[in-house]
Amino acid sequence: MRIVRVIDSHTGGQPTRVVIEGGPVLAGRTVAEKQHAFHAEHDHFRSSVVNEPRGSDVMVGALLLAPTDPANTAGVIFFNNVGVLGMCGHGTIGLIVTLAYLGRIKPGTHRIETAVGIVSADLHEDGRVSVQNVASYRTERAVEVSLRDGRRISGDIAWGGNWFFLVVRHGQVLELSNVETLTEFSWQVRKAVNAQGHPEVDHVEIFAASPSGHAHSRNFVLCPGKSYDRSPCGTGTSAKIACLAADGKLAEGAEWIQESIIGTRFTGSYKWDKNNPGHVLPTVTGEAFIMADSNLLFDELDPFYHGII
Ligand code: PYC
Repeated sequence: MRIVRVIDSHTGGQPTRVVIEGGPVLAGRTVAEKQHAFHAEHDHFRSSVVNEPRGSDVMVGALLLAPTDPANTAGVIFFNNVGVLGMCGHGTIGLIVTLAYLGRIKPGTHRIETAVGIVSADLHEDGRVSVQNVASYRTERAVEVSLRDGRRISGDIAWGGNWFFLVVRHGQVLELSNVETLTEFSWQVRKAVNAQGHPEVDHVEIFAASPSGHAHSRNFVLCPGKSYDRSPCGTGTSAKIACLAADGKLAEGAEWIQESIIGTRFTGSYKWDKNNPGHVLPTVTGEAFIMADSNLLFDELDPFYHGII
């Protein structure tokens, strides 16, 4: 039997499965190079860890790596039910809480190497985690797309560690009871945006007022594998903050509370990136809870050794 030790947590309802031991040995020096090798040569490992029957479409995996630079705390490759992710905000919060659970880190600042750059995570005494994400920015404003049914909508394209298409006016009801419709709608939007020459867009994020009144906005985020983010999405919140900053609707240092479709919240803010005009450095704060510390077992006779793909 192959044994892979994992720690499962959830951040605002969205699960993260951190692979602590038993992962593949990857070629390359940097996390970006290692992610390339992971994607090219170990895709079955990704699928076996996060897909059914060991996982589910919602599960985000995080392969823990030794840092390239010993001054950093760790490296990590994030992955989901269909591939690898550049960055993952909820996953970084889950990773930090996991490292604290393992006794490997204490409250303080921890630099984590990801495939798209170094992020810095503050583990607070009360267990919350603030992630200073990679520089985030909007590339296009008010891009018009036509949906299959003839509807036309417009949205912004922004980078927050992953690529987002952000839609404010869409006519959808952002309630949990409506997730099937929201999923189909957002999937149509994604296809339309990609068909229009923006194949880089991997996530679709749509917004509405928060019904609780405890947040500045509620979102629904559709991930590349057609599952929706239960958390407010750390990279999606970063992309939103980049758009708000670009529009002059959120001042540097001001708080932005983003609520998810299930009502969980992240608090964000930003500083302008002095090295990159027009780019912001968003910080997103949330909390994660450990759910399981377990061994995944892989039996060579198991027809679903690599997951149900
Ligand atoms: O929190 O950044 C995030 C994220 C990306 C995909 C799912 N969650």
